Amino acid sequence: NFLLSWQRTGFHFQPTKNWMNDPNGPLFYKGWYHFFYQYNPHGAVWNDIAWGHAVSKDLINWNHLPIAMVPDHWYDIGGVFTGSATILSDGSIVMIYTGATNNMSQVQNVAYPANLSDPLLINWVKSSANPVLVPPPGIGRQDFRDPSTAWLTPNGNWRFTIGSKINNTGISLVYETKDFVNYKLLNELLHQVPDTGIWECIDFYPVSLTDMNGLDTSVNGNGLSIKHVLKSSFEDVKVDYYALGSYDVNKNLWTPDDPKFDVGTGLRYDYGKFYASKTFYDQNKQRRILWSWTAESDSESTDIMKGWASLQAIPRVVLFDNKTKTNLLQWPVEEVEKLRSNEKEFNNVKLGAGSISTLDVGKAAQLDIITEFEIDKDALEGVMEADVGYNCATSDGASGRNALGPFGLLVLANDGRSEQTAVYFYIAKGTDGNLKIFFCTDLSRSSKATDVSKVIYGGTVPVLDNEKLSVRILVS
Ligand code: DQQ
Repeated sequence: NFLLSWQRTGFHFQPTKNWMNDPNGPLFYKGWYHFFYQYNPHGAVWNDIAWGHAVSKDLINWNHLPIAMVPDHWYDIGGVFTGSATILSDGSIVMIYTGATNNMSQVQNVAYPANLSDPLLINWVKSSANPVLVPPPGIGRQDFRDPSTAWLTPNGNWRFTIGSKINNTGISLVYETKDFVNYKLLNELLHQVPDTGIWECIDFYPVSLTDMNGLDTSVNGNGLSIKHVLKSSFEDVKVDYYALGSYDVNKNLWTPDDPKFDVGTGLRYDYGKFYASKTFYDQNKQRRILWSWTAESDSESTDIMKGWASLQAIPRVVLFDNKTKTNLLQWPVEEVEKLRSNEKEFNNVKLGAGSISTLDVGKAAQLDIITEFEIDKDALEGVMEADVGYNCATSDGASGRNALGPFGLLVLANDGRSEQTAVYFYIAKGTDGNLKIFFCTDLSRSSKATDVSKVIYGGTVPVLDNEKLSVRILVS
């Protein structure tokens, strides 16, 4: 039966039914990872947005809890939109979120756990001071949303940022507060980039240049070598862009390391469906963890038939790449490895031009694949400079051919390969003589369904001389 055969994912977070979008207010509290998310309790389409809630000991196995917040006041009756958690110095928690009001204006509201001795934080109380912020003069009433986690400044004030736009310039407004009751809008913007439209779901956090651990959101300087990451989600293209830079807390100004790689113009966390992402500092394991909404591309009618829509990407640890010094590194949280049961290893698999090698992994509902590719030195010599114009999205996908690529993995392939998902490298040589490594995914044969997007996507990855090309794929 068609309906019964809808596959749900094995690895990824999903509510038991209905629509989900952005991750909200992730945090670790009294032994539990908490995850909140934009959720429609009444159906599989975006509407009636509330905050779903789940807890986990390991970020992989989840317990679904009652809905944390529903639209029930004039200031959020149009939807309890996206927000972030801040853990205060005394261990208490403040949630700031955007409410869509009774006329769909966007305002900021505060909520607290009703009972801090409850490790599950089941009940939430909305502040009697709500809304605590309304759009300031010059800001459109629907251009004021998604407050970030707050960071503490050296003079004891909390600051957080809210995304907006002026004309078509994307901006990050910053508010300062001591008590989360009274707030001051700072004169300076944290950052702005022309022609990028409204900034949604801004994330702002420090990364260490020297250590492998993550940093609390309030860490800034003090002799430590750090940079600050600024990330925004871009509504029109549904893409998350981040940039590395430095934060001057006195001037309240963030400056990109390289203006060519600014927010919205440079680096992305991911080239697939990955939007409205948000990190949090996990004080349990001293790491920074990245959550992100992965929308599906089924049509609305298919979503309604299925009774659910969307998943969250596997939580990833984010770190500064201190080899290239130009980008972040991401890796699925180590806890996912606990799910491995049968292990199979294949060594010295030789891939010649145009060949495919089948790896017999037996029967498996889920796979966690780690692959390393070593390239024949002679083949590297044959790479042409002309290939530098390669582009995952517009080149020939997995079926293209050239001196060095594409090569990689075909997963979820059937016999005869009328269905397959190709994840592959393509190597080109720049005019400077350096190799340029593309990493792409070709979905054109990923499904027989006609109402899903089957794009080819990807970008370049920095690979240093003499490093192997490695790939990790979670298949479920
Ligand atoms: N989703 C929320 C907004 C946010 C958008 C509403 C991003 O707060 O800007 O569901 O996906």
